[in-house]
Amino acid sequence: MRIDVLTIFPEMFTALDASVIGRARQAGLIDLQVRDIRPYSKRKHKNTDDYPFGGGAGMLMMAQPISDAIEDIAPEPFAGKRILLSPRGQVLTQALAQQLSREPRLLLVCGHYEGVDERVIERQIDMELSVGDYVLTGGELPAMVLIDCVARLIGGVLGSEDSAADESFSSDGLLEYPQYTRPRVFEGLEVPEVLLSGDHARIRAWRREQSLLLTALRRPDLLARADIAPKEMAWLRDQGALPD
Ligand code: 4FL
Repeated sequence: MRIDVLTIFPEMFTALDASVIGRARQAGLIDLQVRDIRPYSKRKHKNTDDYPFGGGAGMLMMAQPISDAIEDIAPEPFAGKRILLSPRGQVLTQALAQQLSREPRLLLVCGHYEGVDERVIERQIDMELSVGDYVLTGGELPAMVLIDCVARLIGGVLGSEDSAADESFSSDGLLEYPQYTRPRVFEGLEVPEVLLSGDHARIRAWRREQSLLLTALRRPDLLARADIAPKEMAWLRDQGALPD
């Protein structure tokens, strides 16, 4: 997959040289191209922002530099999605990340100041995407969140050891069960006996129960769309883990 990023702070994206994403880039699984918006500005001092018509606090990102950059890097017809990271966008979920991971290309536009001239969004952006209901200083960290989330779903990026298949928010929509590694006793705390039993059916059942309990207690909002049998719902009720 090719991912282009438009930003006024390209140096922030050096964070993606490290770890799993860095390795995937070196292996040629992700072609990530981070580009500075500023050189596209036709203003004398290469400004990318200006005051909002109608007044108000702060500055807006001007249409011209972003528009010309999009036209240069991702003109129509574009084989993918042109995305503005924005607090007013559709909130990122694992399901949306899965959809986006199947696109051949993504263009990510990072907003700043008090926003982006609406005419760019209208003409050249396919979707606005938020990474959560909070405000940041710019779209760069959200863009990196999206890149990390999407990239690990691309074939070959995660080792077969890891795999994106059985983890929180994946197939069944439940939170992951608690996990333990050596030593068997840490600061007097023992690993649950069942995990040492070697009884794989019992282990699978225990993990399922733990996932169900954890999800019901901490994220009851996830239950509605989770893959849960009627019997399991009844069990959760018996445990007193469901809200009335
Ligand atoms: C973008 C916040 C996406 C959350 C400021 C500029 C933002 C954001 N998701 N805050 N862009």
